Amino acid sequence: MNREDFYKAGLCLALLGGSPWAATAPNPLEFPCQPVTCSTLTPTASVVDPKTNDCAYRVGNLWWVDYVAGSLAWSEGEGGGMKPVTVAIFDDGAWIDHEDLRNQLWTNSAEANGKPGVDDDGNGYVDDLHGWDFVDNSPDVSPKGACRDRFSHGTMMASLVAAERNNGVGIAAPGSDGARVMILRVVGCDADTTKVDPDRLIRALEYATRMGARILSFSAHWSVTTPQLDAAFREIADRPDSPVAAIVVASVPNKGEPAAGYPAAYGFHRIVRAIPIGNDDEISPGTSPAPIGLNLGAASACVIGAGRPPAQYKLEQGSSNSTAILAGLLAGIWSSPRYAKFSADEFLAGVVEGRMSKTARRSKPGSRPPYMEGVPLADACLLATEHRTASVCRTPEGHREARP
Ligand SMILES: [Ca+2]
Ligand SMILES: [Ca+2]
Ligand SMILES: [Ca+2]
Repeated sequence: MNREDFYKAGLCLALLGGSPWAATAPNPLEFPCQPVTCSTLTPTASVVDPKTNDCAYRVGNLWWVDYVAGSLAWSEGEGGGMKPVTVAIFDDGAWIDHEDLRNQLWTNSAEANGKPGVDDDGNGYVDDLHGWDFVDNSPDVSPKGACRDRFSHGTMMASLVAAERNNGVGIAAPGSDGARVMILRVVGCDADTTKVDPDRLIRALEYATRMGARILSFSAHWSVTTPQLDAAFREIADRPDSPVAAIVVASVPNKGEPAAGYPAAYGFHRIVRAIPIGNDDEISPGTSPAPIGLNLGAASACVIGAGRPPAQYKLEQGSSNSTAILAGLLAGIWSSPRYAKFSADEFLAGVVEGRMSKTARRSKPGSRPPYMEGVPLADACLLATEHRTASVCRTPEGHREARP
């Protein structure tokens, strides 16, 4: 977090009047239904969208959904034919009973229709219904230990990918309609579990791809790797015709780290890096250098997401948010009838890379290379609207405008 972000986040919380924790319903005056003003990009008027009743969206707090034209990912699927993309969340677990997550989970149908205590699909994991806890080797993916009493990072990330839309509460996300989240607990909050363990991560990668995840979201980064972990990522993110090919969405940190860390530091062609953009449209000044490649800007600051069950939300800032928002956006677009049959490479080459090079919509320049000329923004209007069929797109000035 940079100082400006910190100031704005502090301002936000001050405006909220104390605790960032608050119930969402039924009082419409409570956060997140109460407008916040921490982003200069926050719409000045409530969103008039009769198809979407999530309170934080209606009140204008989901500026980042508009910023990436994330609502386009919803209209792309209108008329049916949407094939939800499974997005694996590699994090510290998640509260899957949260009101905005419980209907948005990837589900292992063999286990859902099977017997408790039995590995019904023979994948080596007993009762793995919505993912797996690779730290404690358990089907219970909820936060554990010290994490239980804290704001849940993994829950926030899952909600930014795919919070349930139009359920009258909480938030919406670009992947609300087109993404289902697989929860993989790979780190914990207690002393011996906070570090990324390469062997644990390899098991989680194998699980995710074998069980059908097509986007792997990493709102975390690490500096040390092993040949085995490198090989696992190479297979998923680089090898042509790999049966486990998937898109890896990788966070690029913004706290002044000298290098981006893994997996963002890999030069593999299926790595898409999320470049954190502040709520003033600028690349976060402390953003680490990243390899040249699929680097897309996404919102990092003044972002509201789910934090605790059953119905609590929080305002956060950081490059983690950018990563989850980008993962949800890519899933939302990829799930549309036009692209659902595309392989990972076809989608990346034809949609992401093919269009981002033509986009005029870029962030303001950053202070460090390779961001001196800004980065293309993760913008669904640009990535998805070859024929400009979007009902909601943005003008360069940032205002909403209807398109035919
Ligand atoms: Ca199983
Ligand atoms: Ca079972
Ligand atoms: Ca919602």
